[in-house]
Amino acid sequence: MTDLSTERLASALGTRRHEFYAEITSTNDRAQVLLNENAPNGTVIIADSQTRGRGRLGRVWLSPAGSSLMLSYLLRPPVTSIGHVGMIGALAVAETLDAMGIKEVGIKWPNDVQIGKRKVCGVLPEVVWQGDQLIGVILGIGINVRVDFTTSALAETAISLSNVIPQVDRLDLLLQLLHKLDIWSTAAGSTDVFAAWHSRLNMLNAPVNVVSITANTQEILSGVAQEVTPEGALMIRTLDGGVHRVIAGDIALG
Ligand code: BT5
Repeated sequence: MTDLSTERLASALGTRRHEFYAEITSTNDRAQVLLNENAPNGTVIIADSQTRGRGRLGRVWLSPAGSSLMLSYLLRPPVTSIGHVGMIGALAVAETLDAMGIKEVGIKWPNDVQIGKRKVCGVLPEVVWQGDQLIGVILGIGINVRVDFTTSALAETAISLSNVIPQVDRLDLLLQLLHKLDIWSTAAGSTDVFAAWHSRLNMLNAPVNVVSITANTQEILSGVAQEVTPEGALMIRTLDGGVHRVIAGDIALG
């Protein structure tokens, strides 16, 4: 029996608006349609397999069928709080993994959830506008449940829950995660979100190499990850003593 099916989800999710796909391009694609059709906050789209699962900046998200929990969750935060949505996703996942008894769970800027410095979860918030009006935010989340990375290019950097705990039922994982997402999404805009997220960052004061990405440039900065601001910008102190503000990018430990 598969742990994710239309029937199991329907009986567990009750009146929550949800859709389940055995295969879809990306749950975030479908979420965009539902947001535009006025689906309520907390609507969730779940897939067993994605043919075009994506990460930030058009990158590919690896998720062989049956091995991950992939979902998109709809929120309509105030426009001033859209920067909190990615934090809410990472925080909800980190708390869920903690509650399962998993050790060494941390958040790596901007929003990777790691176990022992390996990525177990990626978070992709996408903001939907109509002209200058905010329609809502899609919170895409992918958790490696039992992905076998041994022969993959990600063998050194990725991890699955199955590497640290014996058995995971994806429906149980989903229910625990939705509970956390429902709680934290009502807090969007409050300083509690940043404080809780910040307390879980696992790379502050570490030597790092950062690829800082802007619309036209990519720059590599080597230094110490000094702080992350409430707006989510990473402050790097480079070897020459300068401090640089990175809005979008990736960290590799130096
Ligand atoms: C992310 O992007 O980490 C966001 C991933 C979000 C995936 C979910 S699944 C449901 C929803 N629908 C979608 O289409 N997407 C969302 P980023 O920070 O750009 O990381 C992407 C990079 O992580 C890739 O370039 C790889 O290096 C690495 N990667 C890819 N698949 C991975 C995996 N399964 N586990 C760990 N690392 C992975």
